[in-house]
Amino acid sequence: MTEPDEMLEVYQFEGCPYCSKVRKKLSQLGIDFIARQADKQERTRVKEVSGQRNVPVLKDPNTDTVMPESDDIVDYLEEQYG
Ligand SMILES: N[C@@H](CCC(=O)N[C@@H](CS)C(=O)NCC(=O)O)C(=O)O
Repeated sequence: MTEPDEMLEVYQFEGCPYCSKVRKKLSQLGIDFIARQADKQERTRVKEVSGQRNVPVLKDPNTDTVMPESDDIVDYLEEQYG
């Protein structure tokens, strides 16, 4: 398994089922990450980072990747770090 050098960031909020899927995958892979709180009031920075307002969004500085869509994020994490 490849270990990320720099910390991954996930824009998310607690009650979001799609975000939960991503957090679960990160836990399964044993990857530390920064949880950026992105409830309805905090979508400005989600838009700044990813160009859209849906969460979750993954930011991986190790590969210069910014990615929305939970299924795509889960697949990416598995391919990159699984
Ligand atoms: N297909 C997307 C759906 C993501 C989604 O609908 N997220 C909700 C939060 S649970 C969202 O950001 N909705 C727009 C909003 O709250 O403004 C995924 O799987 O990531």
